[in-house]
Amino acid sequence: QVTTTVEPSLQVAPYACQRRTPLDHPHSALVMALETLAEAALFEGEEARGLAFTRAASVLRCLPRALRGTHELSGLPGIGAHSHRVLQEVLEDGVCVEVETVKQSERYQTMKLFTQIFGVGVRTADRWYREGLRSLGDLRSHGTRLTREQQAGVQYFEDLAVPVGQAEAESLVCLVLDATAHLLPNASVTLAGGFRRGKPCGHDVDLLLSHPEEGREVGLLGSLVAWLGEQDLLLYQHSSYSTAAEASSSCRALDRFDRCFTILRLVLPTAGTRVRAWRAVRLDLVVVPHSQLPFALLGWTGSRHFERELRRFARHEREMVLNSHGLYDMRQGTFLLASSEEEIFQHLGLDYIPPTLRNA
Ligand code: DGT
Ligand code: MG
Repeated sequence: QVTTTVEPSLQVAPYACQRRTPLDHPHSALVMALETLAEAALFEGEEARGLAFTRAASVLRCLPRALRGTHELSGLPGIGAHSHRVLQEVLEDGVCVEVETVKQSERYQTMKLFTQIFGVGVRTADRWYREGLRSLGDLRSHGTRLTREQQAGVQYFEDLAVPVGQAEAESLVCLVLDATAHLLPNASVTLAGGFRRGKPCGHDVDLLLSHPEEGREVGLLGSLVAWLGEQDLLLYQHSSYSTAAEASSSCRALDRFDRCFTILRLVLPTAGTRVRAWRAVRLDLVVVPHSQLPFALLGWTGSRHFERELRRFARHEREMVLNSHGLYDMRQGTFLLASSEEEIFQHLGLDYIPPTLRNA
């Protein structure tokens, strides 16, 4: 008697916010191939094409087991013809010629280098490329005009290129906790971003500051930035403050929180006499009124694709508008309150996805 074991077919929900996406998965080569093409498309200003590759990569990130072959791709959502070709080539040959060609191209390498500079986006990188610039040395020798932010980005480039580790993130949390304990007792400091999703390292540290009594957080950012300056820890900072009028109109695409982008002098524990005793790291501070904290936490935990999909799901499936300030129900014409991230998922009629499974 012959028995056959049938593999359960791979079932994948269409929106990334309906899926559980852990950090580790068995498809790193496939994901890297698609994400390289996504990045290259964005470098050419082709957002829709970039998004298509990102969507396909995100589907592979969430698969509960390794693909058994190309035939399994056809049942998956979000894998367009181009992504399918790339995946087939990597599955069959180990590499995709198109991806390797892109990675070796001068255009891709230069755009990657320039956009890695703090304060440099695709448009600036592209302009420099078209002016014939190819390296940080070229920026210097051509006397390229830089914004204050970009000057700091170039000055601390080597340090900022080294990812921030978990221990460094924790010591920044402690530093900010210490400072706020003096400046505003009972203020909360919450680590968001990739570290909250369980990433072992990241390009920056994202901290949300709040206070259980709404209103007490007003002014905290200014005093914290002043304190960091007095301790000689601020290498660069750019603060923006929301006006009262902006803060009350919470149904906006852009954040209206008091926030500060910084480059901080992180004092290293192993400070020998001959060793440099600090390094530069990127820290973002966001001050959030208590009632908006669950929304800000959800919005600042990421991943970027998970966030994009949450907002797309809210709008297209629920007629709601979600941002880091709140959730607006367009049918009822009201804002929906929430005291936790779980409640926001409930409002949206979504199963709760914990931070470590939002690595879409
Ligand atoms: P990383 O730092 O390389 O480990 O990566 P992430 O995932 O921490 O990404 P990051 O730091 O760029 O942003 C963290 C999350 O915060 C991301 O999902 C999107 C959100 N976020 C970043 N910047 C902004 C912003 O300006 N406004 C809003 N609403 N969200 C932002
Ligand atoms: Mg981050």
